[in-house]
Amino acid sequence: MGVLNVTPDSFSDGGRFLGPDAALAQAKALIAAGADMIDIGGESTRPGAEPVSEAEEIARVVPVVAALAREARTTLSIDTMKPAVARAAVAAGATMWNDVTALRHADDSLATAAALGCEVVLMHMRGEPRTMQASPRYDDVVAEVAGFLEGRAAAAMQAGVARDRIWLDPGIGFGKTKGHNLALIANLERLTALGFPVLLGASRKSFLGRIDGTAAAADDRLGGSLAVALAVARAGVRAVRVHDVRETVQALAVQAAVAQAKA
Ligand code: HH2
Repeated sequence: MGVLNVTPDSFSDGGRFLGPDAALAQAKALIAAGADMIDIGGESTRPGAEPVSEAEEIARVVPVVAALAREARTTLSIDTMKPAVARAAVAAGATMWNDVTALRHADDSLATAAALGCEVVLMHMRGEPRTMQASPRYDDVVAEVAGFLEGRAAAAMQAGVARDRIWLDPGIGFGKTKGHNLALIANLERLTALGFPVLLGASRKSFLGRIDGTAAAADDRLGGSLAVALAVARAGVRAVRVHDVRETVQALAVQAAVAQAKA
């Protein structure tokens, strides 16, 4: 899954693809690089980000979704917590709703997902983007995230979302320390065991720059991003949400070829 942020303030590519033409060109580049899905977002969820109005978010993403739906066969995912934005994006051709609040943001989130009939990504987040990195604490982060996601999947199904439409995501970096992120990545089988496809996004996130002691900047975390993609692919995730599609596709292909060559 290639990331397309149509925002002025996303942490690694904010402001670069804000106009519809630039966004469209970037989406096409991601598809040419091998992305099977494009995740289009009009509101940054980086730690400390300020909320965006519904109308502004729709104005940012819908033209891009509509143009891509006309031109490309790739799965289009809308990264939003707002039901109205999801509705507008699905009407324009998106078939997946990626919600970092796991359909908890609005009273009608669950019902909207059921009515839209699209695929939904339920992601774990502790707190909200503005404050989530303040001092996240868990007794057992893997058990708590797995329990939360299992509960949200049950709530979604209860509201009428079909079981085969549901994806789960541990929400790397959303209310989590470096240690929490690493524990989730290292114990992913506890999530895949729930029986839903798992999506994971660690691409360019800040904890990657704090592991080798170099404090690498966002655009200097490709090595760490690839290391996570390879590890979680081995652990059975169905999709990785990344900025560097070409490099990730190549790394995954080589890993798969090596696995196949094993005697
Ligand atoms: N991470 C980000 C945004 N949306 N959705 C899912 N399902 N999983 C993630 O890990 C995830 C996500 C944050 O990254 P990015 O979109 O690059 O930045 P920003 O939120 O600043 O736009």
